[in-house]
Formats: sequence, structure tokens, C-alpha cells
Amino acid sequence: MSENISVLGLGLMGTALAKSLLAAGHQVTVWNRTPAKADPLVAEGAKQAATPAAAVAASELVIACLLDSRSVTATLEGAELRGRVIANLTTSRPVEAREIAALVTERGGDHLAGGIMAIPQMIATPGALILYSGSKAAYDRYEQALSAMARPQYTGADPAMAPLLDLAMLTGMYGQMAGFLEAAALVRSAGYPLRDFTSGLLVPWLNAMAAQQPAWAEKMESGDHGTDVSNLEINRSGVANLVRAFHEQGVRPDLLLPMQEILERRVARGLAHEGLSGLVEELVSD
Ligand code: FVH
Repeated sequence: MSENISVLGLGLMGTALAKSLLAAGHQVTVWNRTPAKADPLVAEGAKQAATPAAAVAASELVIACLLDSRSVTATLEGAELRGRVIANLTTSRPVEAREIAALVTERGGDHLAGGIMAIPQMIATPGALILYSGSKAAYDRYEQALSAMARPQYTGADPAMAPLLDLAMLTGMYGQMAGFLEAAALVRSAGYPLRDFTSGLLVPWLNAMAAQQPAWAEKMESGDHGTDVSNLEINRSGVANLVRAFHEQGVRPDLLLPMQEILERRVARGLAHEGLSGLVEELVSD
């Protein structure tokens, strides 16, 4: 079914989103702070709105993909939101997502917060995922239209949930990147070909280790951190050894040091018999 959909923000991601909606046959109205960025989309059939308020007036479903939450709030200022569904796909902190949801609902609109798990080139391809949270009624009404951009997944009524899961996914990515950077620096220090190490050794190893994570998640859920794989004393001694080897190779172990610190802390509490899943308990703020 063809829908009227407005897109606020035509950066790299907003442009890709608008293109995918046009390609799926929707009537797309676009607005961007720098108007010239709309030209290629207008050539493909989009209508260009002169102001954000005009773009919001043009469609019941409004997708915002802007720099940050502050630019979303500023862009929506003065727009009539009554009867509109604002799907905010701008990366936001959970607190910001709740604030924007409140602002939209106070002004008579409905709200969805989104977390885009894709780069612009992945939009409208099978690997792209967008997490949503907020109004279930709005999600159900527009699920099909949203699926033109990426596979949509609803994660709950709390507007903060999709942004939080987005940040958690990014956290996993940065953690993996931190390990990769340290491993690459160590391998480079020994002159072994990095490409061979990465594709031949590291990636299969990381995939095998990632397959263990659901079992660790179950332990975290249950609070039973017993292990038949390797206990924290073995890991504490292993990471201390890693750090020493890094220094001996002339490589800085900076990204490993927080892991060493948390292992030492947990073992010092007398919990050396636990498995690595127990470290999650050390990450709760006082
Ligand atoms: N690009 C990516 O791979 C990631 C993937 C995951 C999710 N993100 C998030 O998407 C949001 C937009 O990112 P983007 O890549 O499209 O970013 P830019 O190309 O830099 O475009 C930014 C747009 O925001 C407009 N803008 C900036 N400040 C304001 C403002 N104060 N008022 C109104 N609009 C503003 C900017 O306009 P202009 O510079 O063209 O005039 C662009 O349209 C972001 O949350 C990512 O985290 C992307």
C-alpha cells in the first residue's frame, strides 16, 4: 500500500532512507536544512518541503534522521504534530528518547524511537535492521511501510528501549574492535602478515567465541556464574600474562587494561571460582 511519508534530514542515512521509500512506491516529501541536498531525490520523484512544518503537514508518518536529539527538537519546533506519527531514527540516548516521546505526545502526536543497525549502503538490503520502540499502535499501522527501509523489529512500549539496544549493539562492536586493534598491534610487532592472521585465524576464533555468548547470557540472567570452561583465576593470570607479553613486544596494552582491572577486582572479592559471566556484576554503578 502506498503511503504519504515525510523524511526530515537528508544526510547520508536520511537520503538512503528516502530513496528506499521512493523505490517502494511511497509518496515521499523531504526536508533538509541545506535544501540542495534534496535535488537528487526530487529528480527521483520526491516532493521538497520548504520548512519542517510543511514536511510534517504533508504526511501522517514523519521519519526524522538528523544529527542528534537537539537537532530533532529544534526541527520539530513550531510544527503541528497532532495526528502525526514521528518515527525518530536519529541515534539518541535513552533519556533523550523519552524526552522526545513526551514532547511529541504532549503535542498530540504519536511516537516511535528507532535504532538503525545498518550503514547507508545496507538500507533496503536483507542485512539491514531497524529496532523500534514506543507506540505499538503506530508500529502496527506502519510496519509494512517501515519495512521498505530495513527489516523492522518492535522492542517494546518504552521509547528508550530501541535506542538502548542500539547503544548496546554498538558497545559490542566497539568491544570487538578494541580486541581486534590490540591483536593487530601485537601481530604486527612480530611481522606476521596481518591479512592472513585476520581472515585465517582471528575471525574464525571470534565467531567460535561469539557462539558461547548466549550461554553466558543465561548465566547472567540466572546469577549462577559457575563454570566448567575456565574460572576467573585462570583468566586473571591469562590477562596478566597478555599484558606482560605486550610490553615485551613493545606494544601498548591500553585497551586490555580495564579487563585486567576488573578481573583483579572480582578475584579480590574471593570469587576466583566463577566464570567470566560474573564480571557483569562488577559493572553496576554504586
Ligand atoms: N551513517 C551511518 O552509517 C549511521 C548508521 C547508524 C545510524 N546513524 C545515525 O543517523 C543519523 C544521521 O546520520 P547521517 O550519517 O545521515 O549523518 P550526516 O550525513 O552527517 O547528516 C546529518 C543530517 O542532520 C542535519 N542536521 C545537522 N544539524 C542540524 C540542525 N541543527 N538542524 C537541522 N538539521 C541538522 C544535516 O543537515 P545539513 O547539514 O545537510 O544541512 C543532515 O541532514 C545520526 O543520528 C547517526 O548517528 C547513521
